[in-house]
Amino acid sequence: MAILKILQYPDERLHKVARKVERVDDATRRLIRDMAETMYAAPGVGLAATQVDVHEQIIVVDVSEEHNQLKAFINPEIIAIAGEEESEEGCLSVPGIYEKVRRAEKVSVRALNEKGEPFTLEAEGFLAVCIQHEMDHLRGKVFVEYLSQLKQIRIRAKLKKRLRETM
Ligand code: GNR
Ligand code: NI
Repeated sequence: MAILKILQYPDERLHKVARKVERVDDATRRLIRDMAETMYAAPGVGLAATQVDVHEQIIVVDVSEEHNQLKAFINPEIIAIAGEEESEEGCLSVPGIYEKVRRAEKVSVRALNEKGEPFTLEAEGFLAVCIQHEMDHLRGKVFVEYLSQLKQIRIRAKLKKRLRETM
């Protein structure tokens, strides 16, 4: 197991588009375990492979308090959505920034599990928010891109300043 380095916004690698996983194998399962360990250590409730500079369609999510509800999605696709809801989001790649984002309230997601078997999951509430947030990462989209240009400029300036100060 290993804790991986999480890319920090603004880093252009966060905008790469992830490719489909062709074969679910031991390397895929090892990456999922390392992503889960990295997510729990952060701590966070989700992580996309993009954030650890692996540009493959893999996400992990665990919104449970006990950290015992790990869900891994390989090649996830949203096949249905319902409703709309606005909630405050944060991101391990954008530390210390919390802003409201509107998303679908419910989503049906189709993906492969760690064995390469297809499954469908219906999610709502915070789990649905997290799945949508992680799937955005796979398309190269960071949640701050939903905010106004002015807010994005301020966030970039703040994070660049913080990066300079910690180097
Ligand atoms: O840890 C995280 N918390 C969170 C809170 C509200 C909405 C989305 C998230 S996901 C985030 C972890 C992360 O950056 N995943 O990409
Ligand atoms: Ni994120």
